[in-house]
Amino acid sequence: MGAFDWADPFLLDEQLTEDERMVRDTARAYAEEKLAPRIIEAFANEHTDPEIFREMGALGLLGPTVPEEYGGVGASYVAYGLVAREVERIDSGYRSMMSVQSSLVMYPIHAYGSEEQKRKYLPKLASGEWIGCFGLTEPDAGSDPGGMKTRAVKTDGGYRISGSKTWISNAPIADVFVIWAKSDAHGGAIRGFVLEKGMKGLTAPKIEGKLSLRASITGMVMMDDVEVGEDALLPDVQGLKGPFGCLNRARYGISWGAMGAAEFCMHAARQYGLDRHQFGRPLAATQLYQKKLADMETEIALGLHASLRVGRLMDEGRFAPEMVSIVKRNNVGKALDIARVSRDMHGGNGISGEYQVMRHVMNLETVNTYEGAHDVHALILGRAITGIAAF
Ligand code: TGC
Ligand code: FAD
Repeated sequence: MGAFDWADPFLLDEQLTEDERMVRDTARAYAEEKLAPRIIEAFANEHTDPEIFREMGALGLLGPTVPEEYGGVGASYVAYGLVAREVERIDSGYRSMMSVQSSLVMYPIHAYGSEEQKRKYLPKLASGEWIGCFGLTEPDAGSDPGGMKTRAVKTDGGYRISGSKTWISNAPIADVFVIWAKSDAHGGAIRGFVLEKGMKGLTAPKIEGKLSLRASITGMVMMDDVEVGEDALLPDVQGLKGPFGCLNRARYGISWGAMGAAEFCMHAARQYGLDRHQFGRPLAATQLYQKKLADMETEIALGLHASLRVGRLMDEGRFAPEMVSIVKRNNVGKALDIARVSRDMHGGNGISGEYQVMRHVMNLETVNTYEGAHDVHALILGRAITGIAAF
């Protein structure tokens, strides 16, 4: 019979390769030493520190799956998931900064870009010298990105892009903008374009006053007849499968990240219950408190192992988007429940910034909505199960 480790009930650690453990340990040390000391103040003051991109870049945590020749470290998708878990254990906003840069900016340039685009952008995005953002959502096209109004009109030698994107992570501090637009030269098909800060007609105002994800800056992207050359077009993809190909990777990373946030909240509740005494005994000595911890333990163990399986299939090129919908939807939903219950288990202290669980609750509300809202993933699965699209 084996021993039971409550912090790693199914011995996930021993299913990782040596390289994956190394990446995980690097991310964990960085998150604990550099991110944890900053987050309470950053969240309170709605402050995003661009230096974080440089720090993550120096450790190989940006676009880790990109091959070394373009500045990545050629890591597995399991390793990428482990980075998301460690970073989101501190804060979903920090994971957001990392996953947009990795899956939504570096991935499309690597997967759909020309050799010149890859050489120009990827090394600087990998080092964090340049910050990227991904513009798909619009004021009138959120869950239904096919309804986007942004247009690219053919000009002599390039395109003229007009439209507006909203709720775009990193946008106000971005150097590189991956923008999805309907292109008249391609029969109205959705195409990807790489825009750069400073282009005439391009602005990215900050969205102020978010009550969630406050350490991750969010903005709009306004494009007023932005002129770009032919070299701004991502040549190798057309249609919604372009942005969705990126979202598959980001959503998968989120499934690990949300479990990191859930682990933080569970561990905090366990320690609080051991330390805090009421009615002459630790809270952790009560049956209700233990049941809540047992429920959290179970959901986290199942969620992490499901993500590990999807990651292995992704590394083998055998994953299907619906698998990602299962883990994104379920892990984030469970993490949100766990964070809320942990907040309750902390009593009044649970609402203070110092105990940190309330911040995770607030963050996970966003994580439940972006990258495909919880119910939209149910509909993606419903379509796969029944063959009927019910969007
Ligand atoms: P549908 O007809 O289903 O598909 C259109 C075309 O796309 C292909 N496709 C996919 N390809 C790859 N991966 C996937 N997951 C794919 N899903 C669909 C499909 O095969 C088809 O290709 P083709 O060649 O036949 O044209 O499209 P639909 O318009 O009916 O889509 C419905 C739905 C609900 C699936 C989709 O619109 C959806 O997923 N909506 C959610 C939108 C969303 O997730 N937005 C995210 C914005 S980015 C973001 O939130 C970043 S936050 C990051 C952070 O800060 O961490
Ligand atoms: P809506 O689509 O209007 O949905 C509202 C509600 O209706 C949801 O509960 C949804 O589940 C439900 N609903 C929608 N359609 C159906 C249906 N057919 N049947 C039943 N229910 C339905 N986008 C980017 O492109 N890039 C980014 O970097 C980015 N970062 C973000 C950062 C933050 C902090 C936030 C909050 C959002 C970000 N987003 C980004 C946008 C995000 O992807 C969208 O908010 C999300 O896709 C949902 O779109 P919506 O907000 O328009 O909601």
